[in-house]
Amino acid sequence: MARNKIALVGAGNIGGTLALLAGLKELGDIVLFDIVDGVPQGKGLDIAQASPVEGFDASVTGSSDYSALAGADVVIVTAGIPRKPGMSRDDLIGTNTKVMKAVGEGIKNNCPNAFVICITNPLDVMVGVLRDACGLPHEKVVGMAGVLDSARFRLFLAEEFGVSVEDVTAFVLGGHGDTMVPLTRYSTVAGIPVPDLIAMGWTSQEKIDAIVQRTRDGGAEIVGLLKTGSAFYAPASSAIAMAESYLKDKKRVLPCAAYVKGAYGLDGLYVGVPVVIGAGGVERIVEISLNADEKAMFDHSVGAVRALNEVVVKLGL
Ligand code: TXD
Repeated sequence: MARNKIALVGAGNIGGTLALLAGLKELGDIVLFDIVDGVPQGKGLDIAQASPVEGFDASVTGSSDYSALAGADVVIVTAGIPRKPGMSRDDLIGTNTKVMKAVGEGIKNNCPNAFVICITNPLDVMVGVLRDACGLPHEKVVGMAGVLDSARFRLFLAEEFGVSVEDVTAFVLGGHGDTMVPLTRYSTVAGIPVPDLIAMGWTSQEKIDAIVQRTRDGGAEIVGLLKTGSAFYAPASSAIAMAESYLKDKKRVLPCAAYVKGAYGLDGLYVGVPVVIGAGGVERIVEISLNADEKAMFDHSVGAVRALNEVVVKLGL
């Protein structure tokens, strides 16, 4: 059986890390694409030269020609500009919308059967622009944000509780940004919900509230430290987990920016919800029950995503 093919559109900080992770996990052949000629080729060759040391067999190449995407099974899109200190994710809309339209054309013309994972910010809007530009079925186009946000939440909870990150599960809903909804009620240590852990004296509500806020600010905290760009290791790991669930039909339940129509009372919008990712792409939307406070936060987050979508419409992009 021929190897899978993974195309990485954008060969910058996240793109290069995606390529290395896909190689280390031997997920298939890898092609990096970027408009800066030389960067995808250079990073591809460098990662290929790591393969004898790491022991993975894969073709790892780079190109600035969209034909290199031909037949890709998975496309992970990071093309665009990242935030700089003082910039909000929303400031990226104008530039990155135009980029998504170009990338969408490239996917439509070269790999219309791929599973597409969008990372470019502002993610909740860009994934919809990309889906419309490439014209693939909604279940084959998804945004990566919730896996990263829940990873941040899980790390902070594990540190607070002094337990392995492997035994902490966490839920986030809604947009990738200040309006994200980390759900403590559905977050657990080995199945013990966080509210029970508070009652057991493992932590306090104040500490959990601070962890929730730090999760919301997770991206800005790293942008403020790096000053020259945004996070890229955890974002790359998060997108690879989604790609692997598709390629191996793992049916993982992961928080992703998915197209929701009907569930959560939504009429057709990309927003962060728990989904099942398997060989069919987004195979199921998991509609969990929300209490009044959680519903209010989710609705606020949906409102923020709708407002961003309106900006794209107003800009006539
Ligand atoms: O959770 C999330 N979704 C976020 C997403 C987490 C972290 C970063 N987030 C966003 O991902 C970030 O705000 C950016 O919009 C993307 C990519 O972040 P990265 O750190 O990888 O940015 P780089 O290093 O600037 O890489 C972007 C590459 C760069 O090499 C450009 O030359 C290329 O994109 N680029 C293009 N490639 C193809 N086609 C076009 N038009 C294009 N324009 C720029």
